Amino acid sequence: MDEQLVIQTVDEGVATLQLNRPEARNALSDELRVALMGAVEACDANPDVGCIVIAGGDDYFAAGADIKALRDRDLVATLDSGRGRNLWQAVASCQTPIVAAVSGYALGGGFELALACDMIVASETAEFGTPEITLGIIPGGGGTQRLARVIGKQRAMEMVLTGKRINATEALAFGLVNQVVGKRDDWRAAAVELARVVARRAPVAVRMAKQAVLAAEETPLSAGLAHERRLFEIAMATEDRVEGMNAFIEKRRPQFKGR
Ligand code: DAK
Repeated sequence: MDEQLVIQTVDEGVATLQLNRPEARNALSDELRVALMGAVEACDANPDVGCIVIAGGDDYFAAGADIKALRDRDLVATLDSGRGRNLWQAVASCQTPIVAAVSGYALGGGFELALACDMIVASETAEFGTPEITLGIIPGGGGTQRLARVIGKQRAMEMVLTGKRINATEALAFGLVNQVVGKRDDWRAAAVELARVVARRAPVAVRMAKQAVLAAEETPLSAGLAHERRLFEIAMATEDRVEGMNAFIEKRRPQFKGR
């Protein structure tokens, strides 16, 4: 992983991945995308990581794909870039839950990165938008699909067709973000605290729960319920659920082992 572009810290089961390309407002260059993808995959494989936070800076989460690189990409290169897994797919398929910590601009591919995460904690200065249409393109990192599912077709259509941004208050009202943190410096801490709560839970059950909720976006109700039932059965077969239930009955904190 390139330490310059993604700064990683792990504390109390939470890995924080901080995007660090301030001179380009964290625009997602090839190098930054590769570094972030590698970091997410490494965290997902690390049993000491129970939840991941992806954060930007105070004034920008990420300003989208790197327009200077995109300008020079022809059709063949665009088709080639569709081979293999991209950043947005890697983030969306990570089994470990991910919280996006957004302050300032989350635009285009940067907004799509936040949408591919499982929860979003925002500062009151956060602004979300899909400006691709103003560049003559459309969202390519899952934005049209995930945004419409989260905030509804009409609102998504307005954002995608006009490039209009929404602020943190609107994002909260639309159900796009989990919480808006008022004080300027507290947004990152709030995201880490939310991640810490998840990281304290039984790891296998957390992964099953994430998979079950995500299935709701893709499956009809009957298939989703059947899927949930299988995942519930797996959770019931873990040592951690015995520990969790014993701890409740014995009025003590559970000691989960991830088995
Ligand atoms: N790319 C490259 N450079 C960027 C950039 C970007 N997205 N955003 C900002 N920069 C650079 C600026 O060019 C400037 O560089 P210098 O002039 O200093 O060399 C520097 O960062 C500072 O920018 P500003 O002077 O503009 O800074 P401000 O604070 O005034 O404004 C801003 C911040 C974020 C509002 C503004 O920079 C802005 O509007 N940026 C562009 C936002 C945007 O249009 N984003 C959408 C990009 S298209 C795909 C998946 C995803 C995508 C495509 C394909 N596949 C899987 C196929 C995604 C596409 C996109 O995201």
